[in-house]
Amino acid sequence: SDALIPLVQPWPADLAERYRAAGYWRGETFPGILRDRAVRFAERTAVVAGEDRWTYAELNARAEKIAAGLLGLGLAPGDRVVIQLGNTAAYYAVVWGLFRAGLIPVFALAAHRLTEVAHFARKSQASAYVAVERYEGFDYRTLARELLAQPDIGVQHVVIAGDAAEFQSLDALPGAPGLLPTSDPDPQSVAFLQISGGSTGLSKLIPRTHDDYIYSFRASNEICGIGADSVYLVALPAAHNFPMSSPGALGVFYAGGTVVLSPSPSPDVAFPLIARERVTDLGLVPPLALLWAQAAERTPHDLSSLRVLQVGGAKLTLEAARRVVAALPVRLQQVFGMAEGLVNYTRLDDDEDTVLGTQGRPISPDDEVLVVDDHGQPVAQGQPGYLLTRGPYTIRRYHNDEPANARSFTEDGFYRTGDIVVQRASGHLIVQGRAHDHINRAGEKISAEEVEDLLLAHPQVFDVAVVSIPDEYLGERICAFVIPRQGEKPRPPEIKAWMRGRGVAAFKLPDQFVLVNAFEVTAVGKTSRKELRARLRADFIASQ
Ligand code: J2J
Repeated sequence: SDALIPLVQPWPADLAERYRAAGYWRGETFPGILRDRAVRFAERTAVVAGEDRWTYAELNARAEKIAAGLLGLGLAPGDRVVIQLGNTAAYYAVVWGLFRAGLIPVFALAAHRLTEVAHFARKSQASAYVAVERYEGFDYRTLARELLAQPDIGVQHVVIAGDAAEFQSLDALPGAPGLLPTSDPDPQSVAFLQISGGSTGLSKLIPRTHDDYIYSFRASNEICGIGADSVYLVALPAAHNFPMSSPGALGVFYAGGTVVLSPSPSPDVAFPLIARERVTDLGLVPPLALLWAQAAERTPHDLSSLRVLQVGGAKLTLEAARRVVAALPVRLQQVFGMAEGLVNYTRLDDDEDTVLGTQGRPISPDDEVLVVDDHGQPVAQGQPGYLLTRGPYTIRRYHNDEPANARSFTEDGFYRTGDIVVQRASGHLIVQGRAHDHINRAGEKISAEEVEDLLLAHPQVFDVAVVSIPDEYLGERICAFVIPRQGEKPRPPEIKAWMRGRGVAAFKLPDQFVLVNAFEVTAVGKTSRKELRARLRADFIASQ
């Protein structure tokens, strides 16, 4: 098989030195944290999921067993492993197990299907796939079979939590403790690959190091007030960067607190869980926060244990923020983050105007933030511009994607976030929009281009433009303008069924289709996709 492309995240030596001298990068590693917490917090509850309730000692024992087992199958430290386990206890056992073994997790979301999982496996050159048997009605063993039948997939091992059918069962892995690495990895090495929200095309792979990621959640713990008494509810998909690290489950494990997994973010499921487990903290996307506010007003629930509700992933409008604080007995914290790095929080002692009206300010004094115009020049303070950033936990490059690297990073190493922001004199950012054509559907990021490419493969589609339309509940919804092939009358439900059959995440299916005869062309003749999308969106909104 092909040699593995090295995982690197090259900060210049002077900056790396500075981040260490400032105490951001402390040389901690994931296996080191696990070993330490398993002793320090041995009998405290680490994970609660359904009937499962594991102490730190138990979590560590399971992780070690999985680590030894995967190495026993023949995997070697540095190998990449795509994981897809939903919000299950096994997810954390596997994540810590991979860290313990020096294997590199690639964090697929449960909603991803064959198209996305195959892309992650190819780009990361994964040698294993670890999934749950079934989650939310979907059978991942079927996906595994289809994955193995794809070209250019190097996956040698499929491991399944639950009934494994013909695959390797997670509970019956071979391997002896003697196989476990006896030393910890280099703290500056890459620990895992996270998935980008994606602005153009398919998701990119984000290499995060031990040093940089651990700093981001350790500092988040301090800002968010997370400690050993915190009980954190994972209501969003556990593999997403927000509930993973801002401060997320990893922050809570770091502090010795308890992570409670909710199988669903709906109030009927989550409210009783909050009351039963005395949950103190959690994160939601804006549409869910509004739904929770409504549910809390309609029926009384015991939410008295809640301390902080974080809202992020997409813009929380001022009016929505007001509704949330009026209905829920918690302190609101806005979170504007990205899997590439930079995370902004409103602080727990910020005034109300700041908490309701901004998306927070950066974690680190060394997060460099630039707000620039079309020519890359800084705008006047208070003016909108494109957000560029670099700092002690923001990546310098994507893995195995040079075209994306050329687009996404400036010569001096700033990441182009694609977000349009206004910065207040206090440093707080207000998100105003986006430079790229991606759609933020209730916090799920969807590339217009990716959905267009999918639809263009449909036999009845001649041309298509995919745009975001403002939506009261979702924030934005996906609208596809379709020119049918001559004589064809494609039906939206059939197109959607066809897309599902191709194996793509359901959140990428258009919410709405508009059939048109042609795309109007300007006098000049050709228009860019970007202009076309902008015009279709403007005309559509005007016609509503
Ligand atoms: C407006 N847009 C926002 C916000 C993210 C914490 C929280 C969120 C993410 C995340 C994350 C927004 N208001 N409050 O990784 O650690 C949009 C921006 C941003 C993109 C990143 C975390 N919070 N966004 O959402 O990688 O457009 O990370 O660039 O999925 O989401 O998406 P993602």
